[in-house]
Amino acid sequence: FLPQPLTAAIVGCPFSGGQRRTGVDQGPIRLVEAGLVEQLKGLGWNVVFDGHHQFEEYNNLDDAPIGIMKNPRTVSQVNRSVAGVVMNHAKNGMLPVTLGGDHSLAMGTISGSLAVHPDACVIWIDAHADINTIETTDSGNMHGMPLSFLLGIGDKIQEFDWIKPVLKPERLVYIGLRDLDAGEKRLLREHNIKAFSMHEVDKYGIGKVVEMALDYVNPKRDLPIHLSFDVDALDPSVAPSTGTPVRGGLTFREGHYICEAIHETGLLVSLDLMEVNPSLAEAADADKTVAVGCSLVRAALGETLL
Ligand code: HAR
Ligand code: MN
Ligand code: MN
Ligand code: MN
Repeated sequence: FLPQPLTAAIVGCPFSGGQRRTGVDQGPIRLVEAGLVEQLKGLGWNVVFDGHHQFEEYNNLDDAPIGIMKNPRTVSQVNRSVAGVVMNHAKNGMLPVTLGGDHSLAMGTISGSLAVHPDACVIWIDAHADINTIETTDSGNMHGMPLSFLLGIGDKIQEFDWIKPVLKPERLVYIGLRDLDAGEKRLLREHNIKAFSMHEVDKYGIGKVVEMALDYVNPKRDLPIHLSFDVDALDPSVAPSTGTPVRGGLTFREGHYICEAIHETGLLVSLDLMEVNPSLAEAADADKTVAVGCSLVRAALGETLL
């Protein structure tokens, strides 16, 4: 789907308004400082990076909660802007690599990539399902909600009118889940959404799980793929510096295997790497989380072991 020469467009999104802990806005800055641009060039990619997006115009919105949703107008407007940026890069034949920032940013990235690749499937790697609606969310944190908006599930909220329900439930698959709210479990069942939790990763092994996930969303291996990778899918021993760590996660190799296998399909058109928060751990653990973030992106863009 991508023209030669291969070009990746880094979309740095220092945004934390979809959750409560400060510091996740430093994720993209630290990933780039760690040398991600040069590393991707080293893999043979052209890389476009014109600086991190600042979202200044949305810093001071009058933003009272809607229901219990926090910062709703800011989250909406930032994502509207991200959607435009990702859409333009994709239209120009580039592979957008969006660096978060919190996972509410997927409202923008997936809106943008599916505007250009409407039949794309979404592979969501996460400890969490991020599918709460205004009715089901207990926290009001919008990083736990992006998929409900993209799927068009739940009460319509005027402030999010711009988000079209571009994602069909049968085009979505999860890997790595292990911390779902009761309402989210209900939504997955009601909408018949396919998920491979850590239980299935243990049972079948990661190789089989990725194959089954692709067989489900991309049976003929002919649809574009948007990969949304929340670093908290990895075990906290591997990626400690993230806002909502949950024990029992993917190993270093399991996380990388997913990225490598998706690269091998040749179908990847858009990538998110989200929830790196370098301020939540001691320096060495923050560095380790940034380094694993870079290495997941490299794996998705073709780095091989041999
Ligand atoms: N399900 C919980 C909520 O809605 C926790 C969400 C945590 N989310 C992330 N993104 N870190 O995956 O608040
Ligand atoms: Mn840009
Ligand atoms: Mn997430
Ligand atoms: Mn998560």
